[in-house]
Amino acid sequence: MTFTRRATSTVLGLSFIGFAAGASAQTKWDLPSAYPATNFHTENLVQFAKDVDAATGGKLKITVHANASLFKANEIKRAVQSGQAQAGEVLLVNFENENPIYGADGIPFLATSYAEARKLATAQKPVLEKLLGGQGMKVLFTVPWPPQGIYVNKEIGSVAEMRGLKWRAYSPATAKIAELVGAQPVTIQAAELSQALATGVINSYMSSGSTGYDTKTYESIKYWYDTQAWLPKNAIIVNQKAFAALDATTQAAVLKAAAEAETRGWKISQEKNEWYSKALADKGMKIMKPSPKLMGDLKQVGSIMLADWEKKAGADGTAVISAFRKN
Ligand code: PCA
Repeated sequence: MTFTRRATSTVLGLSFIGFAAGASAQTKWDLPSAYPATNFHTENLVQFAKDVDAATGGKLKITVHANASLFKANEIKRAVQSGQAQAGEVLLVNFENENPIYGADGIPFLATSYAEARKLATAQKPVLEKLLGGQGMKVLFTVPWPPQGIYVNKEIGSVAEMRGLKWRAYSPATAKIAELVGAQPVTIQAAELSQALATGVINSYMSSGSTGYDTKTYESIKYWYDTQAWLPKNAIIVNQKAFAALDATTQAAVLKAAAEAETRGWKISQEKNEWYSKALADKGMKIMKPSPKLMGDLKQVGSIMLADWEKKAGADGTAVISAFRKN
């Protein structure tokens, strides 16, 4: 009896030591994100994590935490900066109040197609890298959301008809739009949007077909105006110290998988854009072409916002806009 027990504990002891040695050779990263597991951004992140795992022979394990389960959307950047999470996915425009540069891709009607969004991303990249670099973070890759349109519970032919709407905002710029059109903004992150719709807290918002689909917006709102107003980007960022702690081969593997994830993400976003629009229509959403009057009004809102932004963004902002327009 005694002998058996001792034998068992020795075996356990040895296997524990073996496990500990194995674990120390492996690095684990958390990668919080704010969108559902089935969203194309999240699927792309999971593929990125798999690619890193395969390329490093399991030396770097990245766990994607979807749907704001680890941190809320607007907390992820700080979590990565402070090292609470080694990496994370953030919606850049959420941080416009901290620095206008983050909001460049949230200005209505500045860049409205994938080709323009890519030009803007290229123009924004050096300034963004400098900014995040100064905060101890590194950009791994960015992927745009599909173009933004207006979900609304009635037909609208002009901005005047948007007055008084209960408007969900996800960023400073989407709150600003509400202010300019006389709607009442309520900031709600994507993970809480379905509930806000179901309880009638809001009756309108601007976003992509992707988020309308994910949140089953068609169950409470019947119109989506396809305004193609802007394509905001998610950025996958990493804590610089966590990155520097990796050996050179692992670093190279992360950067290679990141470059592939960027190419794949842009392609999927564009491909799924049409798919989402059809899927929404199948669920009963009326996909509306905005009237020239509505478009004209909205573009005016856009030019006010661009002028404001340029004033706030100073020399860095001018550099981004002129690099964007030159290409
Ligand atoms: N979906 C996100 C941001 C932009 C988008 O298309 C959201 O609505 O929160």
